[in-house]
Amino acid sequence: MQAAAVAAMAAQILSFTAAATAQQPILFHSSNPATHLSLQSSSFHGVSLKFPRQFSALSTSVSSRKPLTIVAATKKAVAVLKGNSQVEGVVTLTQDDDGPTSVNVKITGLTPGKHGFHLHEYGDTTNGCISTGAHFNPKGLTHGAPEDEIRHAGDLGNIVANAEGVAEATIVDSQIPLSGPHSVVGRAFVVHELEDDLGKGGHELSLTTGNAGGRLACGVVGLTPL
Ligand SMILES: [Cu+2]
Ligand SMILES: [Zn+2]
Repeated sequence: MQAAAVAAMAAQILSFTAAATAQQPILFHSSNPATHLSLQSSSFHGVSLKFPRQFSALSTSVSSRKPLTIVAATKKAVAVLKGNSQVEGVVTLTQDDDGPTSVNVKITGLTPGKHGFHLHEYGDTTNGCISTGAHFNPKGLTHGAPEDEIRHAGDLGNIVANAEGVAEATIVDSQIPLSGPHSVVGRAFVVHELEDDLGKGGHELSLTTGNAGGRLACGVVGLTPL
């Protein structure tokens, strides 16, 4: 066989192996691990290397131990905010490995002062920003400030617009990862009309929305090249 053909075959085998090992975690149904192997793929994991192990070792409880996996990945995502008003902006998110997510915000067309800024549950803008749903809240907690223990994951507090109506900020937060079960990819940022009272305003909406008023602009988070 030609050397080139052998190399091509080897490359195919390698790419197949990479595709197979990029999926994790590996879950087994308790009834019969040998025949009911189900692979649950996670949303994004960059380069994932798994060392070969005994099948019997794999069939032990996966949840009680971390899979032997090296994940070396920086993920980046972007949201372009638009609405019915003049307000628009770009939000860029970057996350190294499993570290906190850095959120770079630039929004223009705002009234000067504070505006509530959140990640909402859905990346659905079929009915404008309304259809993005409530604040992203995978833990079922009440609304709060970003630094609070009790908060929605999507609670990013306020951004502040200057006299020109421009708000620029860099927010670093650990509850809005770009991969895994609580990934915010496919969800949406919303910037509000009013200040978010961070759950402390005593208004009937304080503990759900921070009483931040209408939704001026929103944008769905999508992955982008590094
Ligand atoms: Cu909001
Ligand atoms: Zn909230």
